[in-house]
Amino acid sequence: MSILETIKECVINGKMKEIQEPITKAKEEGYSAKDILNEGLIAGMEVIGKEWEKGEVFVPEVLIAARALNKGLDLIEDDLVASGVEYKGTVVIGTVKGDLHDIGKNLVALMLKGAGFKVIDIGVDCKAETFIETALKEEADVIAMSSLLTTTMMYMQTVIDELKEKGLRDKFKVICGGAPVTDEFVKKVGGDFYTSDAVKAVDLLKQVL
Ligand code: B12
Repeated sequence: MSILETIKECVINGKMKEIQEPITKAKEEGYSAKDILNEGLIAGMEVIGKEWEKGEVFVPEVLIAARALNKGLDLIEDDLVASGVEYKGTVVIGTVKGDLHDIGKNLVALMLKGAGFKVIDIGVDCKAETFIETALKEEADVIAMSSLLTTTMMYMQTVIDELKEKGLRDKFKVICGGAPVTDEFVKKVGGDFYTSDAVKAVDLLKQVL
């Protein structure tokens, strides 16, 4: 097995501690941070994403794989920045005001990161100002909002209305998700996209950016 395949397997099997050794070795063997990212870390996460879509693995396995991927990313981040690797796009993601559910939002964030997006996670209970100010500061392409409560999903409209009021609606793509959210709802409140899960969100944003 090549060293990049070993890294890929570490992600698939969620080996957070073990991933350090093959990454160090890959660097010594002269692989670039980009190779490690694309052919090791992202390749591993793609396998997990597909297995998840087919119902072959569940949330815990995805989170454990994502933890290994994050550890790997930490180890190559400096080299990635130095080599000027280009992100596929910048996404500001958060759970809307009044809502503390973050498992789904974290999954979307991790999958996007794993697919090569720059992700700024602003956490839970996020006000419209936080979404907008962060998106402006980070020169984001996308604002991504999560809501798990029927009582908080309307806040997505508040954020979109605030964007419109500030004349910023066309500056960012707005993607929304979460268990009670639907395509119809997102269209009604003036958002751009809805997807029912994290893998579909990655596929969609890859297409539109
Ligand atoms: C875990 C959980 C909690 C945990 C949250 C822990 C955490 N750190 O997130 C705790 C215990 C804190 C909690 C609290 C509450 N909860 Co709760 N909770 C759940 C539960 C069991 C699972 C949610 C979850 O994590 N699912 C797993 C993830 C992976 O799925 P997901 O979030 O849907 O995310 C996927 C997609 O929706 C999508 N997605 C999600 N976000 C985004 C964003 C974008 C941009 C995109 C594209 C896609 C996307 O992709 C994800 C991955 O595929 C659900 C029941 C359920 N089955 O959904 C209830 C549930 C959501 N909770 C509920 C309720 C009522 C509450 C409380 C009000 C309870 C109370 N009386 O205190 C509080 C509210 C607290 C608050 N202010 O937020 C209700 C909501 C009912 C409703 N219709 O509004 C539910 C449905 C339970 C129920 N059947 O009654 N909860």
